[in-house]
Amino acid sequence: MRPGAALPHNGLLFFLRPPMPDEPSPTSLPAAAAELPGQGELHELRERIAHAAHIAVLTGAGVSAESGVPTFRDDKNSYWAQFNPQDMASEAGFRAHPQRVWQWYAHRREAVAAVQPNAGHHALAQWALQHPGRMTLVTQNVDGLHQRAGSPGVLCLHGELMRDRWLERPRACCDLAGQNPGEPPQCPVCGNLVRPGVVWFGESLPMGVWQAAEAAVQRCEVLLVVGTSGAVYPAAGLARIARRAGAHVAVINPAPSELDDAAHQCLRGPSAQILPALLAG
Ligand code: BJW
Repeated sequence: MRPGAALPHNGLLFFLRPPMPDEPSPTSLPAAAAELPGQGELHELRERIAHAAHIAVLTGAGVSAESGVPTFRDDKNSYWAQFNPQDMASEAGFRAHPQRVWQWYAHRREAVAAVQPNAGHHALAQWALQHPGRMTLVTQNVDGLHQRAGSPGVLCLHGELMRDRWLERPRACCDLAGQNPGEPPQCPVCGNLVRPGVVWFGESLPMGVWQAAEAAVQRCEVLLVVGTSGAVYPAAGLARIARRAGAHVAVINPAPSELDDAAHQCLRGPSAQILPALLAG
């Protein structure tokens, strides 16, 4: 089989990346498995996961695509195909048009509240609960679907859609429970504006969360990179940190991503199908 070929298997496509010149072949499949490389590669990754003391998972918007949540950069329905990220996901955009940005997030809050975690979210949660302390789940997603599926200790790099925070440093009068309704709501005393508790472009990630994520990818034996384009930093850098630290890195994505070159293997397919196949006990 030609390296780099896409292989249909059980409705999924598995993509074998040729080894980099300076590395041993990541897949030394037994002869029988080599006849079914898609299945073999899945089996090999299952084995790695089964024997790993610690695995880490980095997820992006694609993991929620099959729940009906749009991604950011995929197709004409994705957010950044419809809106300018600097307008909608930056502090400057919010200050310029607070009502427009607030309404967009309010709409997204309603949409996310109406959808359900999918089989991919559930597979991750189930594995973590069955193997306590062996998985760290790091997500760029703000939708809360991992948490709703039951995943413990999710590290949310880009904040949480359903949370509010103050635009300016809160004063004694600023009480989120006592905000004046509005678009956006305000502090009734000082007029401080409420904003969504997400991380916009140009803003720092929550320091403790970032440090925990970095530590997890540095100590993991396997990193699954699921449903992310790998376009946004520093989150995307976690895959390369893991690789440099010696982890086996596997990308799960139906399309090429900017992190494929950091991966030992790329499993091409939707995460709601691949994750259950990979993690089911
Ligand atoms: C499927 C699927 C299925 C489809 N199954 N898969 C280094 C280099 C260059 C730039 C920078 C750098 N360091 C920092 C920067 C600047 C910036 C940045 O990265 N810019 C790049 C875009 C160029 N980063 C920042 O500003 C960050 N802050 C920071 O670095 O602070 C320090 C600093 C301070 C001051 C100045 C400079 C630096 C903050 C980044 C915050 C990102 N925020 C957003 C919005 C969150 C709020 C909201 O939701 O509205 O986070 S942007 C958006 O992108 C969101 C996502 O979390 C993030 C990542 O997107 P993701 O998840 O990868 O989604 P997509 O759509 O891109 O990809 C979806 C994937 O799913 C695709 O691959 C599909 O194929 C796949 N898929 N169906 C599995 N069924």
